[in-house]
Amino acid sequence: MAFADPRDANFIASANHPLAADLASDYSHLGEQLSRRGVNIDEITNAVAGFKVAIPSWGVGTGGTRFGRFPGAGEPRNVFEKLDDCGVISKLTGATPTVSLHIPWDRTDDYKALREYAARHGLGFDAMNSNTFQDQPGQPLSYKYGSLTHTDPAVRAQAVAHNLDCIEAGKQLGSKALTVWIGDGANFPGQSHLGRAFDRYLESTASIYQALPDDWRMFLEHKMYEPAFYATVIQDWGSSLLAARELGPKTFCLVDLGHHAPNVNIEMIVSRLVHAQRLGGFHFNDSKYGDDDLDAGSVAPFRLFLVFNELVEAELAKAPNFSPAHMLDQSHNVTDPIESLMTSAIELQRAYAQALIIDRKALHQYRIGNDALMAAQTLKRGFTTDVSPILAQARASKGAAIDPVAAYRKSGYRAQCGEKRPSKQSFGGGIV
Ligand code: RM4
Ligand code: MN
Ligand code: MN
Repeated sequence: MAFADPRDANFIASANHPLAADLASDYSHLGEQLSRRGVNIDEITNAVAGFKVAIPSWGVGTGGTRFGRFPGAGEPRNVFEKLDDCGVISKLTGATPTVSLHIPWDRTDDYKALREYAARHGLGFDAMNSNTFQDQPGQPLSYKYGSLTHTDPAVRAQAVAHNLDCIEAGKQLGSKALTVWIGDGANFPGQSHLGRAFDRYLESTASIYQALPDDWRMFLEHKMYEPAFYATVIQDWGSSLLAARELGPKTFCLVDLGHHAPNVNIEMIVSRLVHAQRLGGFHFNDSKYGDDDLDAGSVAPFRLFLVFNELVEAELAKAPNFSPAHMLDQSHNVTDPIESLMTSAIELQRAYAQALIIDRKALHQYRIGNDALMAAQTLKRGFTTDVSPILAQARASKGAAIDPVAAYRKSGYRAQCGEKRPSKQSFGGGIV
C-alpha cells in the first residue's frame, strides 16, 4: 500500500477531486431548499467554516476503563507525537486549530520548542488542564484524600503550586485559560464535612486566581461523581457558579456534557449560565449513563442540537461575556481516536448548522402565541434537515477534506504510525 501524508494539501486536493461534482450538486440543491425558507446557505457555510473546537492531547491516545485498555496500533508516545496526530485532524477537518494540554501528562522541559513544533503544524494551544486527581512519580504528598480541598494545608499548597505551574507553562505556549477539574470528594457519608470542603476549595482556588494573568480565564469544571462516589466537592453547576461568582470576573463555569445525571436538562443549564454571564466553555462528548465519554453526537444528537440552539440564541442576542471555549473530551476505547475526533468535530458543526437554520422569527411568534406544537416543529425542522453538504462545503472552502475519514484511511497514516511508533505493552487499567 502506498502511503501519503494526510496533512499535505496536494493529497487532500486529490482525495477531494472525485467528490467535488457530487458536492456541488448536493450543495446547490440544499441551497434552493433553504432559500425557500429564507435562509442564505452561504452565510451558514461561512459561520460553520468559522467554528472551532480544541482537541484534548489525551484524546489522541486509545482510552480505557478501570477494567482495562486495548491499545491501538501506532499510538502517540509523547506530546510531540500527539501534536502530529492533532495536525492530521486539523488539516483534514479544518475545524480544530488548537490543542488542550493536560499537565503533567504533557509536561516537557522546553515549552518554547513545543510551541514552535505546534506552529509548524498550524496549531496553537487552548486551555491548560491541571491534574491533581492522581499522584505522579516523585510527588512528595499524596492526593489520595483530595487535592485543593484536602484537610492538610500542605497538600492544598502542593495542588495550588501545580496549578501555578500550569499557568506558567501555558504562558509560554500562548494559552489563555486554565481549566480546573478536581476529583476531590468522599466515598462515605460522614467522611468529609461538606461545607468545610467547599470553603477549602474557595480558599485554594482564590490563590490560583491571584496568579492568573489579566488576559486569562479560569474555567471551573463540575462533575457529579467519580472518582468520589458519594459526594464530590464541585458536583454541579450550582457549586461551580457559586465559586465562580465568589472568585472574580475572570472565573467561568465549564460544562462537560458527560458530567450530569442521566436526563438532566443540560441546555437549561447552558441557558442559565449564559444569563449569569459565566458560561466559560464546553467539554463535548456523549453519554448514556454517566461520564461515559462517548463520541459527541453518537448517542443523543438531539440533545447536542438543543445545546447549540441555546448557543445560537446567545450569539444572536449578543449576550454579554459570551465567548465559550469549545473542546472535545472523550475516551476512544474501540475506534481509531483520530477518526472519532474528526467525526465528533463534524457532529458539533452539524448541530451548529442545524441550530443556525432555525426560523427564529416564526419560533418567536409561535412561542408568544402559545402554539406549542408549531414551536416544537419549527425547532425540529432545523434538526431534521440534512446539513451535510454545508459541512463538506465549509471544509472544501478551507482546503480541508470533503470526506475526512475516507481521506485519512486512504493515506494509510495509522499504518505509518504503527511502523514508526512501536507499541508499549500495557495491561493495566487506565482512566483515559
Ligand atoms: C474528567 C474531566 C476532566 C478531564 C479528565 C481526564 O472526568 O472530564 O475534564 O481532564 O476527566
Ligand atoms: Mn472534562
Ligand atoms: Mn469527564
